[in-house]
Amino acid sequence: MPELQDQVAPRIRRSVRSLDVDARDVSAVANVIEDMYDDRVDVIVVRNALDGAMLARVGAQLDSGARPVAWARPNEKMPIEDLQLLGTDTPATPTFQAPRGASLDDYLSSAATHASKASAVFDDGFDPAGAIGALLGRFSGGRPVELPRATDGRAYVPFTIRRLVDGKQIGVHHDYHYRLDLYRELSQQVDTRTLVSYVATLQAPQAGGELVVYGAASDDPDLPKLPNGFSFDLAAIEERYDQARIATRAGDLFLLASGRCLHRVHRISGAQARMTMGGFLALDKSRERVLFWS
Ligand SMILES: O=C(O)CCC(=O)C(=O)O
Repeated sequence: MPELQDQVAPRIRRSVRSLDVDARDVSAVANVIEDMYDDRVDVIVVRNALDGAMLARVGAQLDSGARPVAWARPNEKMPIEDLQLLGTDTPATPTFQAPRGASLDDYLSSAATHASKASAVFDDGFDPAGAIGALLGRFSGGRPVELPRATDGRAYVPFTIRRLVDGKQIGVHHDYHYRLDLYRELSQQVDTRTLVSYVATLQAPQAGGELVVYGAASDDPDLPKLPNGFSFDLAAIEERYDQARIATRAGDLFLLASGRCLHRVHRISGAQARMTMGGFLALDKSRERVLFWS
């Protein structure tokens, strides 16, 4: 007769290593991007990292339609995951429209047309890509933070604005995307050990919308999957792994080792959408620069 502990799935491995700091004092985390790369930290929330009142105003204008924009909907086929996007119609991730991601050429063409549309929603005098670069520089251990360029000179998208309305969510996933064609060039430039998401909140929803991070690593060969062999089994992940649940407000930023940690965004409830802006970042191969894109 096997021991009881052998019959139940063990609650696995490590806890999620999370930090929560205020932007007024980040001296202790000034090199946290490297800490995330070296597997010492999984997620950090920086409260009041950007001007929350300004971001909330832009978020509300976009959400109400007072400032009309053409949202891309790359996950429309899967209604519960129907994320709305501004800044590209060809995200640097797999989508339900393109499960293996877009081609690098389509991504760069879309960047040339759409990236400026996300910048244009901000007040005159605010340079969002510059502000993101400066903000990420507070966590880069003194490394310069730069937007990558393709070998033909075209720029990557610096950030996208994301809208999740009532009933929508981002399902459990990780962001180890270097195997996609879209990363053909970037994966030659950056340290592919992991990849970090950066996300700032413009508007929190009335309920839901929390980031949930699991102590489950993307390279774990035993990650629970559904019978289709493709999607992660959320119930089993919730059962087996430690989790951290993080709520953010306008102006807060999180950095997440999203290439390593499984994570999701909890379903939104209420009339007010969850509005965020963000993308990814990575150390370059020599660890001398930080590159960011979306
Ligand atoms: O909070 C967001 O907008 C997206 C979070 C996420 O799933 C990611 O960055 O991979």
